[in-house]
Amino acid sequence: MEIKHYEFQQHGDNRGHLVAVENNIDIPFDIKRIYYLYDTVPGFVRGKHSHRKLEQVLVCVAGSCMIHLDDGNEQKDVLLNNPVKGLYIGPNTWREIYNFSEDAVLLVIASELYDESDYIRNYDDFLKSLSS
Ligand code: T46
Repeated sequence: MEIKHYEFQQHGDNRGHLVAVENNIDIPFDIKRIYYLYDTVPGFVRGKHSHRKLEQVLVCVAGSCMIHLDDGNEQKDVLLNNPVKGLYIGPNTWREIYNFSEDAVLLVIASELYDESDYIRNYDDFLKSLSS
């Protein structure tokens, strides 16, 4: 499964904490886009797709959420609840995001601009894409 766990350097002092994430240094790609999920409604599952090419690093900068990952062979569930920890997800990995805490803010750092044609939103099509 093409996932990696990152721990970012934290610059903390008596004023609080700061984390900086730099291109190709703290994460393994050029950053083309960031977006964030917040005010998520309890009980809803987001994601439910894979990407053909996109690489992403997910950081739960407030609160917590669970990420379900599936590469067609193996399945894993990862808890994100720490603003210094990033989860890298490579292409061809089905992901579902669930169990958001009420205060969750999920920051996503992405290697490409938004492109709907990069998504596979049907699970059977995802499995077929792995063997083609
Ligand atoms: C992912 C998980 C973690 C845009 O216009 N631009 C964007 O950059 C994105 C990400 C989305 N959108 C539009 C497309 C939809 O009309 O925002 C709407 C919601 O997107 P979506 O249903 O894809 O949201 P999620 O939370 O299910 O998935 C998103 C990302 O799309 C996806 O790449 O890995 O967050």
